[in-house]
Amino acid sequence: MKKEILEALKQNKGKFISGEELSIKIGVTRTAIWKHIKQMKEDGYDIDAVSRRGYRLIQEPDTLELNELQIDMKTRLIGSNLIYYPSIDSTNNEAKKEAAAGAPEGTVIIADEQTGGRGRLGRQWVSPKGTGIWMSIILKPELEPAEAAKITQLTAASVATALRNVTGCEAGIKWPNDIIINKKKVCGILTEMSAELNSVNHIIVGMGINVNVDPEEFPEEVRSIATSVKESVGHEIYRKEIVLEILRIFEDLYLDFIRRKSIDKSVEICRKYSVTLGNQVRIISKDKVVYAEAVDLTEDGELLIRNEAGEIEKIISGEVSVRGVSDYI
Ligand code: BT5
Repeated sequence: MKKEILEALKQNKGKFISGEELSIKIGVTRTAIWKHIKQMKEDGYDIDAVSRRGYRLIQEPDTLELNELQIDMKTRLIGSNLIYYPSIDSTNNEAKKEAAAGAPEGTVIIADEQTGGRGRLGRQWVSPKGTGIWMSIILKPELEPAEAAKITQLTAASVATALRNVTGCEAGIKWPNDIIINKKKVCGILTEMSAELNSVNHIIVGMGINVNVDPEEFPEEVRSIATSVKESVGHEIYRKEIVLEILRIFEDLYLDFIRRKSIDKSVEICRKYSVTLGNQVRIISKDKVVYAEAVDLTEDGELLIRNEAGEIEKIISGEVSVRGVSDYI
């Protein structure tokens, strides 16, 4: 019922709607309406309640709860099944369990806080409460396992474009899985899969975006490389706006990819916003560091480098980290 009340208040945002009108519209007593509104105020909704005039929504809180997302969601596949947790260990872990239990393609798991957020190779992902977007999408495409990395590029293209559209910030893409603002990491992407020898069962793509995180919330060792959208644009941003825009763009790019079997649209965006191409980079793998120039992306989103001998080599993500010669980019 909260969803119906919220929907009615939103449709009349800034204007009064009487308790009676609400109770007729939703089919419950005025006392029930009043109780729900009281609860919503406790949840952070700024609602005017004036006798004889009714209720007026002034402002919603920055929440990612289901009602808020579902009312404004426009996608048909990505987010059609939405699961929200106030707190969870890792949305990628949860997505894995859901996928194995048969959750449909397009399921999105979103959390307000992660207590065991993960990066690649078992690294930690800092995910404080109430200030970031910690979210995973379940996909079930007909792909060969080696192609899963394409989803990372598609996601990077979606997040960078969404951040630019919503906030006007100059989000860049550091190949293969970071979104960068002002030379610092604002988002990391973690793509994982379950596969047989020749076919993928499911892919989980997780993204962590520091939206309203304050620099002090990052532990010492992360602070020098991490930033947030808020730090860059100078004010808080509604996380919901960013989530909806990411899902919208992701759906467009993903459906196009499935239809045409090509991620050229995503790669074009990755090229355009790349902070890697044209730079001297260090390619760090398990046992060595190689210096090279980042030259281009292939049509599948792999990195082409010119090595010290002047030869062009293809780098496949997953195996390496790419850093600037003297700093993070
Ligand atoms: C990543 O790994 O960048 C992938 C991060 C994916 C996080 C999402 S959140 C939703 C989903 N559920 C999960 O459990 N994970 C995904 P990698 O490239 O390995 O980078 C990890 C490194 O980034 C760490 O070793 C830190 O140096 C740094 N780091 C950790 N937390 C950070 C943060 N909040 N912002 C910026 N950098 C961070």
